[in-house]
Amino acid sequence: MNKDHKVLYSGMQATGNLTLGNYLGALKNWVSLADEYECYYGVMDLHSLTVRQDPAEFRKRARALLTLYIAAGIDPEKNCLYLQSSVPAHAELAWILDCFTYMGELSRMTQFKDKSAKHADNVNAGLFTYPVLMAADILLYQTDVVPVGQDQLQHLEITRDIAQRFNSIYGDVFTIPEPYIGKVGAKIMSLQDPSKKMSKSDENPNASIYLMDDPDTIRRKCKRAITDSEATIAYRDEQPGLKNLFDIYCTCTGKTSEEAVAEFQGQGYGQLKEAVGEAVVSILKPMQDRMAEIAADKSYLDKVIKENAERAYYSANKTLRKVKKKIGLTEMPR
Ligand code: ATP
Ligand code: LTN
Repeated sequence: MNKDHKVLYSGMQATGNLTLGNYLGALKNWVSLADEYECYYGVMDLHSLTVRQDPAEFRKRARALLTLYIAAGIDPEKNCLYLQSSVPAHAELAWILDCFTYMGELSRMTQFKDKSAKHADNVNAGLFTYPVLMAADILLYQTDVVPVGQDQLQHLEITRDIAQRFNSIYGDVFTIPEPYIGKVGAKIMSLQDPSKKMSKSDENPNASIYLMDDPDTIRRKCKRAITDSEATIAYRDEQPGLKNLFDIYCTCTGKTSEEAVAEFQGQGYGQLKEAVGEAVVSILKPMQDRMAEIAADKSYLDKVIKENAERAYYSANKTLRKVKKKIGLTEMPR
């Protein structure tokens, strides 16, 4: 990790099965950022607790997500990859920041409104204060930039508000983070309804390609993708299903949409779907194999988890100590 670079922070929740959308839209783009930034990527297991988890399954999932980060090509020597719960400073700072955040602000969060409508039987306080924990994640590392999707921008905005509020009382304690504006990843749409994004919580399993789907399942899902009845090969908004297939194809192969359209001119949708399936398999299969390899080497993974958590712990605690001192909490006598 290059400590002279600006700090970049991001992470994903260890909930649900990650989709091709998560990979092409986020993970894939994280790989090359290490040359330019000091990068921290968390497995946000504390955030996942807002939904009831099966303990054994949850432990496996969190570890698998960290393995996936590595298998996707994010080098744990050059980046800091860690489990959020390994660094207690996240929960500690979240509590402190809770006391600098207003109920009114949190009530305006659209994700809270959406999720509480969806899980009406478990609208817990964690769901309400979720953005404050996210603010703690980001602010602990004196983060300059945060790559997040559109849906998380509101959370980044409240993070900035909380940080500015705190700084205006206590001086410059936190760096004010900005959204990362770089090469944006492709937005991948549902294979069954191209007006919706591909999402891990979609109820229709054919709508999403999961990163752990086997090659035949991937091919089958691509074959069944919804297109249109125009029977014209084109890349345009009027044919959203086809456009999405081209987006997937191009992101997997590195081709431009013009090149791809030219390649399939005169062919049927079936041939395109087949090629998309193969392109996805050629990306996901090696990643799955690599994941299995890493997972089989328990001592390697344990070592990565420990060493990276120690690095995260060190950086996070520098900020936490400063915060505690500023607000007047008593330091532990040495
Ligand atoms: P959920 O269904 O639980 O809302 P999700 O699949 O939408 O989950 P998130 O956990 O919200 O995924 O997002 C993780 C990261 O993946 C974010 O950076 C987000 O922008 C990105 N991402 C998610 N879905 C897509 C998609 N369809 N296309 C591109 N990027 C995506
Ligand atoms: N809320 C985010 C996950 C997340 C995150 C973060 C992203 C938790 N803490 C800090 C960036 C920075 C999500 O659901 N995608």
